[in-house]
Amino acid sequence: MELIKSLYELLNISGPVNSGDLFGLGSLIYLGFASLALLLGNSNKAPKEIEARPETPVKIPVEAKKEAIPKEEAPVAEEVKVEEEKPAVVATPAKPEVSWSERLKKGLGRSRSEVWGKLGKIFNGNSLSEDAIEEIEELLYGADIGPATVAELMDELQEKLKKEGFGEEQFKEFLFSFLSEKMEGIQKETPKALYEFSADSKNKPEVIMVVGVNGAGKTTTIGKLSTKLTRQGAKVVVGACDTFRAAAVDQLQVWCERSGAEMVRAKEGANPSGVGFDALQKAIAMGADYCILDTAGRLHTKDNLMVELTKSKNVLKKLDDSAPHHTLLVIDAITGQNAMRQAEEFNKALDLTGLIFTKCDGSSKAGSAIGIVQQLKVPIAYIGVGESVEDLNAFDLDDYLKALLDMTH
Ligand SMILES: Nc1nc2c(ncn2[C@@H]2O[C@H](COP(=O)(O)OP(=O)(O)OP(=O)(O)O)[C@@H](O)[C@H]2O)c(=O)[nH]1
Ligand SMILES: [Mg+2]
Repeated sequence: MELIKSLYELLNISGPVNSGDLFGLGSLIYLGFASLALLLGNSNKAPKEIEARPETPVKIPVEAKKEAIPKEEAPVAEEVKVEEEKPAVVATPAKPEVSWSERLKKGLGRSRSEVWGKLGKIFNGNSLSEDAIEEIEELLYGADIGPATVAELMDELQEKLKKEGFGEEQFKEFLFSFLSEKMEGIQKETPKALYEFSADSKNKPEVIMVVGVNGAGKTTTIGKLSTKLTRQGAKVVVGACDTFRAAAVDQLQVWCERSGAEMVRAKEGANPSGVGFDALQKAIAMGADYCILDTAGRLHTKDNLMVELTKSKNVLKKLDDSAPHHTLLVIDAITGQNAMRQAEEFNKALDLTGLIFTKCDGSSKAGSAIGIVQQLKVPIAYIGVGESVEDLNAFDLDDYLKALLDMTH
């Protein structure tokens, strides 16, 4: 308003109008409007500048944004939660209609078709050509039996062939007796307590420590084993010494809940030796018949982890100097020749008392089992041919070899 007033006064004073006045007046009017526009915040130049500037989004801090959302629209906790590791699926117990011998035969089907079944077919008539002998040798090597056993077997076979010619059936008989001779002495040593619960067992509780490389089937086997034992009426305590993964403990818990076994667990990252100790202490206090310890999978080549396992084993002796009564190595049968190295290293660290071959239903050649038993002088206690409780059974040498060689008698 002040500006308009002074403009008005200026016009009144200026007298007769000339071109200079007109120019001055024009300039004044222009200036006046420009100032007015400036005062009102509406400069003529401004729109051009605004149009040229790219629009930058307004940043709202996350926290402020959250506060701005009405309570009822706020995101639910699940949306922001980090996804937890899910426990491995625990197989639902299969219907037990299928007998063990059928399961075993079916499970070993691939080993039979890929190796053992082919051996008998090489025979053509009553004699073996040089080529056929070479073929047999190759198949046996491929079956992961180990070079020493293959050499021995071939020598015996050649000797036998010199004395008597024989066909497919006799060859199977020969293989059967050769392999069972190699293993039966050692297999006889499997302790009954691993399979049959006896209320007046001398070890109360019977302590079983289960070890092996990652993913061999330890936890699943413990689940099956504790189910088998509780079904017989045994009181079982399971120690979840695999404290590396919460999911591993959850997986074991599902099995224990199903079988009615008592479980001792600790927080993730807890000292595994301590969990084993606590589990045995609880088993003793409860008067349990079995205490089974699940351990974390580890590579047999990792010295520090093997030492940790030895410590876990030794700490149990503070509670019972004869514990553990059984130290079982779980071996994935598909492993092949590397299984021998695993077995040697675990045996060195722990003095194994038994082996469990799992996944014999896979594409295993089954030969490593024979080689390991022979070399380590440690028997196979159990064999697994699938994921259900009924797919785990005591290892019976005769049944095993007959199923492998497809013998009917
Ligand atoms: N087909 C088949 N699968 C099996 C057998 N035994 C175990 N498995 C499967 O093998 C996988 C690994 O088994 P786990 O029991 O978790 O192995 P683990 O040794 O405890 O593994 P880590 O604790 O990770 O070292 C699971 O999917 C099991 O269901 C078997 O006999 N046959
Ligand atoms: Mg496990």
